Amino acid sequence: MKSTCILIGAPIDTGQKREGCLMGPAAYRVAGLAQSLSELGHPVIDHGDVALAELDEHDCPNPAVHHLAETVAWTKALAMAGAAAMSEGVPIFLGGDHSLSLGSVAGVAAHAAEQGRPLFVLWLDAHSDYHTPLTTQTGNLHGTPVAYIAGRSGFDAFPPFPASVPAERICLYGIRSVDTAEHAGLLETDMTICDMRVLDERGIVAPLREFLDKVRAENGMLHVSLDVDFLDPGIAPAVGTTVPGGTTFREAHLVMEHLHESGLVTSLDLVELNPFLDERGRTARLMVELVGSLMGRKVFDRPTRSFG
Ligand code: Z70
Ligand code: MN
Ligand code: MN
Ligand code: MN
Repeated sequence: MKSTCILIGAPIDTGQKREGCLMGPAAYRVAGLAQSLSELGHPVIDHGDVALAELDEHDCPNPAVHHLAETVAWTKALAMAGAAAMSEGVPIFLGGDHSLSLGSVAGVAAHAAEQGRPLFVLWLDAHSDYHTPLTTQTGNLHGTPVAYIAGRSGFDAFPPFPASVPAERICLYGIRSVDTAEHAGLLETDMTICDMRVLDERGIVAPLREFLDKVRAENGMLHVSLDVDFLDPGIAPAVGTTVPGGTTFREAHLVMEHLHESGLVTSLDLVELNPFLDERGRTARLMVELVGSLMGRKVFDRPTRSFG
């Protein structure tokens, strides 16, 4: 069955300090995301970009934190949009920096709780994004969504997370940049951490398959959060924080193909694309291609035969 794709633009760039991510949703549209999904047979509904309501004032004991009011407002707006979109189809959140996931996953989690189904989260990223507003040293709130989702304390300014996702249901995939405070926090959890060391040794498929088996065994819903820096900067230059040693073109497509075959993905974030840093649209186009693989594009649409 073809799922309806609900596009939700989140032009947010206040979760970090480099401007440009707010052009992300427009870049995905120019790169032909809706058309590519339609060609695969999916009905597409584009809800346009989410707009912010008025900002409330918020204080944070950590003076490094910036744009707290904006981030809280985005969180509320995206949680509402996300929860509503879940009953229409598969929401695809077009970022925007990764702070959008504070809201997108909150909305998705509220819906999953309503359905009485467990939510799982696959975090495809160079970073663990496990800071809280109290531990971040850069003050960039795009480095905090995993902690919010997992129910870590320190998010007093934010709405309480609807139904915290137990660490065992979160998988960090492709990480290779973790700060000291994040590292200490993660060691206290049972999160599945597939850092680059793990993926280099075991390959890109085996650990993913294990996580997907877990989701399937519990009849779970699966939210995938795809940060552009999951990819190697050599193939995806349009990102503010480039971290060497990312996934290759072929590995990334393979991950997407397995996600498609699992039939488990119920929502998706596309984050951290900064079109101002792109080279003739290549990163935006690559992201659109990867979504195509995730939504069912194949080279051959039949079982393959082996030789010999
Ligand atoms: C660092 C911080 C981060 C993404 C950078 C980096 C966080 N841990 N996340 N780019 N997507 O500033 O807290
Ligand atoms: Mn700005
Ligand atoms: Mn991230
Ligand atoms: Mn990242």
